[in-house]
Amino acid sequence: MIARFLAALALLFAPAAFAQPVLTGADMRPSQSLDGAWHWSVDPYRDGKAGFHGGMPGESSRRWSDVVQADAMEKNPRALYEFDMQRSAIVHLPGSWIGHAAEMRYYQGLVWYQRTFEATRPAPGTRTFLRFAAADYTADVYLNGKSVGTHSGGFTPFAFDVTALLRDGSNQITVGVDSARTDDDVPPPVTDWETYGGITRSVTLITVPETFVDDAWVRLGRDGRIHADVRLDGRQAPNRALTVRIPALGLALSGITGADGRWTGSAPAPSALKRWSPEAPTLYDVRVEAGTDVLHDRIGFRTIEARGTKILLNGKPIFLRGISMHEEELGRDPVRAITPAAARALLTEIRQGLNGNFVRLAHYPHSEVMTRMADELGLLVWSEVPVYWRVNWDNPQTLAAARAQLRENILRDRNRASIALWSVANETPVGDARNAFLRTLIADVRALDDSRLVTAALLSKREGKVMSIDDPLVADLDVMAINTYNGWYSQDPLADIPGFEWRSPADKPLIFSEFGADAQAGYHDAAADPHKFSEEFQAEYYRRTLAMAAKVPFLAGLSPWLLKDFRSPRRQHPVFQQGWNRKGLISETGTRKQAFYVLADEYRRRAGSTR
Ligand code: GCB
Repeated sequence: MIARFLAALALLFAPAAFAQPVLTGADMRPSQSLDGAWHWSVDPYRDGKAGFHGGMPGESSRRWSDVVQADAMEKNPRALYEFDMQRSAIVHLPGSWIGHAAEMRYYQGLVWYQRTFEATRPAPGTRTFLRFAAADYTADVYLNGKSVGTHSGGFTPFAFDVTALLRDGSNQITVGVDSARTDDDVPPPVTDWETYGGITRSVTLITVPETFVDDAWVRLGRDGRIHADVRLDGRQAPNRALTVRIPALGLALSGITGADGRWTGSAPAPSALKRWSPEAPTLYDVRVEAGTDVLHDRIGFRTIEARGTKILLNGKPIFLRGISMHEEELGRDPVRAITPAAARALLTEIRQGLNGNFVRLAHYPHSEVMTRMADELGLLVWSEVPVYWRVNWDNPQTLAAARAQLRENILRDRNRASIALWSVANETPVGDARNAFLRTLIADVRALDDSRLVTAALLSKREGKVMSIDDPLVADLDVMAINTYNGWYSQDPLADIPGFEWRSPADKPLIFSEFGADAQAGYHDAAADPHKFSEEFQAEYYRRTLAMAAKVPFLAGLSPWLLKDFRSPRRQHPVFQQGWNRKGLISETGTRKQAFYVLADEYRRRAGSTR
C-alpha cells in the first residue's frame, strides 16, 4: 500500500515528464500517420463548444463523445444527437477546409474533424505522443472522448502525451479547429493573405521510450567547433549517459546529463567536414543516443554572421539572391498542402529557374517539409513569425502568443542549415510599445539561437528621392531589412526609380526584403509607358528597381515580392486580380512572367561575381 502510494507520488513529481514536448526532429521519427480520410462538420455557432447559456455543451451537441451516434439513436428511440460525425462528409487531410466545399472559401470559425484508427496501448516503458505539424488557428483535441489539450497559432507544431488514453483496437480522435482570430492574436485578423483554416499539416502518433531525446541542437559554431545541446525528457532524464554521433565524420560527443536532464558539449570540427552552402548543400546523418532512444537527423554545418555591411557564409561574403514566397502550392485552388513534391516544385523555380540562393518564407513559419527541402536543395532561408502590421502591442497575452510561436518555430528548425535569419516582424509601426514588444522577441531569439542573424522587415522614410531607415529597432538587429514599393504604390515614373538614393543609419547589412508590382500573366501592353498590371510594367519595374539596388553599397541581399501569385481577399480587382495578389513572378499555375527573366538575368550576373 505504502509502496503504491510512494510510486504515485513519484509519478506526480516526475521531472517535466508531462510538460509539452518539443519532439525535435519529429518528422524523422518512426510514426503512425493519421493523415488521410477524416469526417468534417461545420459548427458556425460553436454549438459543440458551449451550451446555449454557456457552460458545457449537452450530450446532443458534444462532437467528441466516444459514441457512435447512429447506433446510440437506433438503440434508444429517445436519444438525440444534432450532429453525426461518423456520417458527416469525408475529406483528405492535411489541407485547409477551403478545399472541402465552395462555400468554405471565406469561412472563419469552428470546424470539427473526426476519424478512427487502429492502435495498441503503448508498451510499458514507452510513451506515445499525438503530434500536429500545424492547425490554423486554435485546435481542441480529444481522444476517445477525453480532452487532451488545446493549441493556438496556426503555423507551428504541437504534441500531447496520449499514453494513458490509447486503447487496443479502434480509437477515435476528434479535433475542433477554429480559424477565427481577434485583434489580440498573432497574426491579427487583417493581413494580405488567405486564412487557410483547418488541419494544414500532418498528424502523427509517435512512440518513444519513456525517457527520450526531446530536444537536440547540433551545429557548427563560429569558433570552428561542433556544439551539441541535448535535453532528455522522462523520469530517467537526470544523470543519463548520451552520445551525439556523426558517423561519416567519425565524430562522437559523449556525456552525462545534469539534474535538469540537459547536456552540452563540443569538439573541434573534423577537418574532413564539408561545410553546407547553396553550391554544395552537404547534409550529414546525425544520431543522438540516450538509453534505448535514438534520434536521427540530417544536418548541415555552416556559419553565418554579419560583419560591417556584409553577410558572411562560412567566413566569406555572400549576396543573398532571393525571393519571397507564401506557403501555397502551385495550382488554381491551393489548400496549403505542402507535400515534398509541392515544396520541391516551388524551390526549384528559385534555385534553378532564378539562379537564387535565398528564400524569404513570409510571413509565418512554413511547413517543416519546406525547410527540409531548402536544406536539401541549397537555399538559405529567412524564417518569420506573423507579427504583421497592426498587432496589439500593449496586451501581454498577445506578446505571449508571439513568443510561443517564435519559440516553437526556432525549436523546430534550429537544426536546419538553411535557416540564416530569424525575422521577428513585418512592417510594424514605430512606437514605444511596439519597440518593447519586438525587443522582447529579439532577446528570445538570441537566448534560443545565438548562431543566426536577427532581422525584421521595416518601413522606410522618404524625403523627395532620398530614402532612409528611421527606426530605433535598427540598433537591435543584425541585419536591416526594408520593404519598398516606389513606382508601384506611388506614381513615380519608373525611369526615376534608379535615381533614388538610400542612406543607412548603421554599419550593418541591408536586405530589400520586398519590392514588387502586380502583373496578370498574359496581359501585355507594348506602349512605351506600359500600364500597371501588365507584364511589361512589372518587368520594367524590376529593371529599374534592380538598377536602384545596384547603387546601394551596403545592400547584402534581395527578396522581392514574390515568387508566385497568391490568394488574398484584399485583392478584388475583377479584371486583374480576382482574389489574387498578382505580384508573383510566376502565375498561380506556374507560368513565368517577363519579370521572372529580368530577375533571373540579374542573379546570373551577381552569381558570377559573388559566388
Ligand atoms: C507588403 C507586405 C506584404 C504584401 C505586399 C503587397 O509590404 O509585407 O505582405 O502582400 O506588401 O503586395 O502589398
